[in-house]
Amino acid sequence: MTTAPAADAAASLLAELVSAGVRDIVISPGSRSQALALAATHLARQGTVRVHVRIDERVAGFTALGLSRETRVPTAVICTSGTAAANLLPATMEAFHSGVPLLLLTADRPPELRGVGANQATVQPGLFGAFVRWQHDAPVPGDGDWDGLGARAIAAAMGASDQASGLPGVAGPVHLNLPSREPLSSALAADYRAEPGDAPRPDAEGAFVLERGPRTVVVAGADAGPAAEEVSHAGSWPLVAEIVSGARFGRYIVHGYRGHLGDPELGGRIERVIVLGHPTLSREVTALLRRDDIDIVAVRSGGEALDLNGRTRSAASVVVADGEADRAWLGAWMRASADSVVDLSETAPDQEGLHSTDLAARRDAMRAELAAVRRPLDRELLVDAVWRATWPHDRLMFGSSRLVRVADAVLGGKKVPVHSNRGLAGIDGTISTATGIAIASQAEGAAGVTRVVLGDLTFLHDVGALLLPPDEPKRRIQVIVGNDGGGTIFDGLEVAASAPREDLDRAFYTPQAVAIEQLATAYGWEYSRVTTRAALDQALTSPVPGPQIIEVPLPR
Ligand SMILES: Cc1ncc(C[n+]2csc(CCOP(=O)(O)OP(=O)(O)O)c2C)c(N)n1
Repeated sequence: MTTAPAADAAASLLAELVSAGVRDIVISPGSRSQALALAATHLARQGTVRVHVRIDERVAGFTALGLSRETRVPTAVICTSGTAAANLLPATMEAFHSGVPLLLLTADRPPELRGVGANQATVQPGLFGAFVRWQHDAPVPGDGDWDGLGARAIAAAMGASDQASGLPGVAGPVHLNLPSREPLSSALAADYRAEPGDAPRPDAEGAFVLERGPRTVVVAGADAGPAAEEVSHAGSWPLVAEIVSGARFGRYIVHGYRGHLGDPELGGRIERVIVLGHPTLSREVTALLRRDDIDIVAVRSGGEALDLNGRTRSAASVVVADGEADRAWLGAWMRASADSVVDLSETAPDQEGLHSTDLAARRDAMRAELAAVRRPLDRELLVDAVWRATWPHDRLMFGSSRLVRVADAVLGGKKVPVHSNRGLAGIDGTISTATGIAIASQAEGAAGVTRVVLGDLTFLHDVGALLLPPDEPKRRIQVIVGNDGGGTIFDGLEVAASAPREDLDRAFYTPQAVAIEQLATAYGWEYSRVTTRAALDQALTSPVPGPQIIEVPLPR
């Protein structure tokens, strides 16, 4: 049996990746990438990796991003040459800015076919520009080998500090461009195996010690995670936790933080800010982080160190020094916070009225009950219902629609793992990312539902993500679409003041009247449309046998 050098190289590269911690591989079909894909499916049959197949490479990229968001080890994405590779760029940019490990394996034609007008051949080395932590154009198998490339790529994706570019300790995407000549594949050796190993964790740098003393607040942006709550708790400092931080819980969270940051007695007296994650949701936090009269310490999390005021200090991690808590400072924030709690719960049924012997009183109580049940949904009630239905074993993903800002403004504390693509806040790839999150978080029989909250344009932007292979196990995922007929976020932005109404509608609101139910049917997703809080609660708390779309009509 003859073996193709391309097949040998692909097989050993994948074995190396598995021993360096890769467990998930997303593949899209293509000829040039056949040896890589076949090595992956072979290993999947043996149970050493999980393979997920997506036709659209943009969907594949974001699915991989979602998987890596959960597993925190690089997910490999395999695609063919040409525009296929370019479709991985949006997810790569997001992964870079969010600090998510990702490994792009783009098959390529051999160098002699570049720049000469050959079919499906373009310039792939360097395609991902500044958005990869490391990139390498491998030799054609036979001209050279790929030994060691896998381990080096994984180390770079995990944030190894010996990389020239980027921040030490911060994960990110890596690109291996993999050219090959015919024959592009051959049967794999019967004894081809991979030994699963662990991904290398970069050496922990010394933690930055936070002395007691300055009047401090902890700001938790996207992906800050529970560490932000720990810092707030250890220092007895108020916690300004964005809804996408995964840190909106604990004793010291600040309700209605936007208002309090603008209060001269609270925000105005801040002397130090500790930032974890990537804050993006409010003007007030941005203004705070731009102040150059306060001390700002930001824990590194994405491909760019946060430094909006030109003198922010960057740290790998922080620890709180022993000492006395500033009770007066914390107390002032906690009192203000307590006054800002938003209560969206329904008023309890009037039991007395409902059981009254007075007919009129009973009728009034029943009317009030009915009105409560039939109360039409608005954005606040929508996010409140989802938040209440979601628990620590579930996952919640927000799209970059208005709903995430509403959620940020009104929801209280709860320890729920939250995801969002706030690295660049794109409206692309949201459903794909969520399916990756669902796959990873529900692996090996783990419980939980992945819920996605997004607007209609964000939903339609990633409608290709609804296409799942028929043989893929059904994940518990609920995509909750707040459908206000277009992009109403622009109604509240600067453009609404300068654009003529007609132009605002046409070029920004971009009206749509897509029959989402028919889309759901076409792609084989369960569908329901709910207009009341009671119906939404029921949809959210009923068993979720597989992927579902819940459409919630909202006024513009
Ligand atoms: C890839 C990408 N394209 C464009 C934008 C600009 N953008 C931000 S929000 C938005 C509209 C979102 O509409 P929808 O999801 O329906 O939410 P709504 O505004 O109605 O709340 C657009 C186009 C973006 N963030 N990302």
